Amino acid sequence: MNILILGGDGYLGWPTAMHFSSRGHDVTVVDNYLRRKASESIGVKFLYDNPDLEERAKIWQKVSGFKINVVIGDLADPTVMRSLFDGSVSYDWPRNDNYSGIPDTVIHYAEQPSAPYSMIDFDRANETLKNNIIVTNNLMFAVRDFSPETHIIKLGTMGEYGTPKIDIEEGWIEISHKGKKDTFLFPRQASSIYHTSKIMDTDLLWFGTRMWKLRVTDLMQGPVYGILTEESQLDENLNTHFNYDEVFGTVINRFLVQSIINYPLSVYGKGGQTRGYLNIKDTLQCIDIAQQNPPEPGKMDIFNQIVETFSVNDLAERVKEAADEMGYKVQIKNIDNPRIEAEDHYYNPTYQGLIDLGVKPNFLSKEILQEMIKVLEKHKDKIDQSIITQGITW
Ligand code: USQ
Repeated sequence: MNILILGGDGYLGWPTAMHFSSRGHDVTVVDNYLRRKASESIGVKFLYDNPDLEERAKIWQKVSGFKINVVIGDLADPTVMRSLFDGSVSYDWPRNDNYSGIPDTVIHYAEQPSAPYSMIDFDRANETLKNNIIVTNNLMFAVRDFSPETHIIKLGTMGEYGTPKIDIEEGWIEISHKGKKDTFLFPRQASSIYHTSKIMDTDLLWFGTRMWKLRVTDLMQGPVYGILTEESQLDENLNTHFNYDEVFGTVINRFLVQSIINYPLSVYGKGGQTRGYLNIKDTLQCIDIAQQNPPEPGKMDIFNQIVETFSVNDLAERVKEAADEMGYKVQIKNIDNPRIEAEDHYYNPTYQGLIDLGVKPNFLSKEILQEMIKVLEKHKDKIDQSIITQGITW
């Protein structure tokens, strides 16, 4: 299969590229380093340096024997997006290679991914909305115009649903009203500009599905944790980005870093905020299964991509238990919640679809947390305490 990965430099993009490449697919990654530049602009950094895409593709070829094509470009520019589907693209690496053909699947990660970043100020909010919505719109039109058969897999987020007082279905809900029934997108109510941009993406692609019979899978993912994947173990330089700052670090990754530097685990507010979580290895399984099961033209499949739910308090307790057993003395601290979000709420999402298709979850265990701690310990000297808290409030 010919697989195009938009946002191939990201936390999930690069591991996804290696995953498909190692299984013999023809993979192209595209990125404009938006996340690296955004991090630099606010003074936060990855835990360890990550080579750029060209460098990583070279290392990957050396250790695996497989080639990943690299395009450096801004997908918010329609000419860049369209070149990936009309054959006019030129690869930045390997140079002079011919267009590898119309993608069978395009995986869309090319978004500003951070809720706190989108809430820094109106400028960052604009940047998030512009990038995320324009890239999605450019993709939709490029597929419509040049390759309507291409399967679009878009990374959505569980945060689109918010925390309603009813059970969360997988994307859709049947509503009875005045004696009649119809099925609609499950109600969305975001709690950041980033999450709002994701709702708008979903709506755009649902529009394209209805109008032009596109084939779309929308994966509503919860916060992801983890570092290593099967392929990254071939060479340390193939590891994905790892953030532990307030802006780009997700909660479990942050707690693990905090636990090994004697920094009290930063539980926001009462800590009752419950979300669905998954290991980065399960993201890869889910994407793989989605790629193998494209919907019929004119259908949008939506799956809730999580494997278990935890409150922030549960997570803090689990990280503490795992780290204490390794000799640390972890403290947990409730701090004023910088976000506007429910801290004690009902949460009951359905997440059976991907499991029915064959995903075998890697549940969060003490062993998995301890394995991550061991990897982080190797980089302990690079942890910069000063970037953990950034003081961004809603
Ligand atoms: N939290 C803490 N302490 C911290 C960091 C976070 O208590 O130090 C809490 C937050 O208040 C929130 C929960 O932990 O209630 C999760 O926060 P997070 O920063 O791990 O995740 P979030 O901002 O929701 O965003 C992340 C990704 C985003 C993805 C989303 C999935 O950055 O790209 O879409 O997870 S979801 O949360 O389901 O919307």
